[in-house]
Amino acid sequence: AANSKFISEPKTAAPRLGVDKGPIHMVEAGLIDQITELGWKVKFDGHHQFEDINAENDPPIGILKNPRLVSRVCEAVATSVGDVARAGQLPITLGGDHSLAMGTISGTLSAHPEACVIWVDAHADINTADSTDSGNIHGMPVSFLIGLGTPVAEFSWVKPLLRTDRIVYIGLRDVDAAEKRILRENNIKAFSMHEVDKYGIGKVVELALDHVNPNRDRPIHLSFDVDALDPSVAPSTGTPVRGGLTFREGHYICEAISETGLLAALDLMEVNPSLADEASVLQTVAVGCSLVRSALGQYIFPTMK
Ligand code: DIR
Ligand code: MN
Ligand code: MN
Ligand code: MN
Repeated sequence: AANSKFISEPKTAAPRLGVDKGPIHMVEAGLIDQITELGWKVKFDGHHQFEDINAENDPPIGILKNPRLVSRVCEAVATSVGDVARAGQLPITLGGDHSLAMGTISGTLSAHPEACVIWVDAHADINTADSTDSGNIHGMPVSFLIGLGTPVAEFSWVKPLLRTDRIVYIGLRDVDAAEKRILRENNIKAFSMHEVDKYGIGKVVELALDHVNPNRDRPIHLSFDVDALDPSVAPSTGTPVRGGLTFREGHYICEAISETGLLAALDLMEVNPSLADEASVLQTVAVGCSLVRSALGQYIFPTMK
């Protein structure tokens, strides 16, 4: 296995400004040294800046906000992630808002067409251009990746490479009525907080893997929105929703996926340091770093192997 990885931390334009600053906080908190210490060789690709497009030259398309900037950033991220994945390395993307997953997952699937996606989030992020009420593209990336709804020309580079049976959700608790219909009509598997309570996180992760990866032979793209965690654990995020995953439940998901040996790409999204007091920011940044370390095998003690 190529014990080497790549960290990129792009920026997109969320309507709540500041989410682009989250990634650099995790880097400044020492994330790169921390994962180097776990035995990985890390290549840090830097803080991506896309400042040529701004609000004045990026008017809404329909009600979609910042469409050109989001599209351009995601397309660049798709290329970077695809290149890293094709080189047999593990791309880690620190976001930034979750629209970035359009880029990261496009990149992963361009390199590993058989890959599956585990989407950990309070939200389903599966509105289409037709169903969105907010116009926030970070509520829509999954529909673009699958190819649902009326196509948006600006996003024609996003190929519908994601099969509906290759994505599974964990942690949902704030899903729009239209999204519930989309999930049902497309038979997309989701383990909401209700199932986490009912079965426990261990069983939920096992069932989720059984669904998207029954033979445990497909590469796994883990797309982790930090708002999946309870706001008491990760307060600095754009759309916190109470009743979320505990610290341990979030870490368990990362550990269990690490344990499969199949992790092919990781997103850690929606850390937004502009949205809270300093203590909350430090707490959220620390949890973000900790989740990444868990996904990279920190929990495995020598005596357990
Ligand atoms: C809502 C909220 N479903 C939307 N989604 C969020 O705007 O589409 N996703 N916050 O992250
Ligand atoms: Mn999300
Ligand atoms: Mn979310
Ligand atoms: Mn979001």
